[in-house]
Amino acid sequence: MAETSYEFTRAITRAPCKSIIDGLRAVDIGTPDLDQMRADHELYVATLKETGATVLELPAVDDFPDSVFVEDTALCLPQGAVLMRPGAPSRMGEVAHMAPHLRELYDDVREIKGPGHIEGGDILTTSREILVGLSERTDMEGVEELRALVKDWGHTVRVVHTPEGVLHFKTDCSLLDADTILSTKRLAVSGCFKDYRVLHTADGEEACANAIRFNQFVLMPAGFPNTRDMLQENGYQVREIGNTECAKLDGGMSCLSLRF
Ligand code: CIR
Repeated sequence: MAETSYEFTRAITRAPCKSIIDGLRAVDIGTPDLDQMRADHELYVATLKETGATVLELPAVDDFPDSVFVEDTALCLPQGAVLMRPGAPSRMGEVAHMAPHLRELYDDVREIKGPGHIEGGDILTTSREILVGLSERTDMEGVEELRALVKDWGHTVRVVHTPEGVLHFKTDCSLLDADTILSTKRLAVSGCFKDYRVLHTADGEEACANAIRFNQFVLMPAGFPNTRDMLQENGYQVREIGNTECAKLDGGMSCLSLRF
């Protein structure tokens, strides 16, 4: 049986847009270089395709600077998709750009109507449950609405906390396989993964916690050799993707695709 939390046949991505330089960021560490971001994005998409998956590559949308980070617009599950309601006002309109594509690919597309907010970056789907981290972007009302929407699909939702000052729950963790999570120590110490095997990012390499397991590969940001070596020693087939430009906007590997 397919392990639906990391075995995928499809992904959706969106090309980086010229207005990416206006993307949201917690701290300004420099202007993203669009050409570099495009090159990294191409390698990302090519790596997803290398696993045999079909990737729907959507065109850039200049009206929404952060629209390359498609993960925040929806939660894709085997039974259907749920359109999110981003907590960042400048990102709310991105959902309408994603909705028609999901409606074409899924028979059942549901929608967070509000008043709460929830972004895909705060949601980690494992083979057992859906973990949702409360954050600056995701509130309890949003989580409760999601819980109600996915119940009859057989999913349980567990609420967890995102470390202070961290954008999204998944900024600090990733699923590696059915039982294993890659996590920063600062997140794992909360005990939220106590029933899983946890591999920690190396000290000083917390910024690579946002990786993705996509079929046979673990895609992780380039430049974090100690964590990379640790993952390889644990038997994972690692692919490193440049992430310097997305990192300037607090983005990582998971943000760049919807996977199902
Ligand atoms: C934002 O602040 O919304 C974007 N600059 C970054 C979004 C990253 N998305 C994600 O982690 N899922």
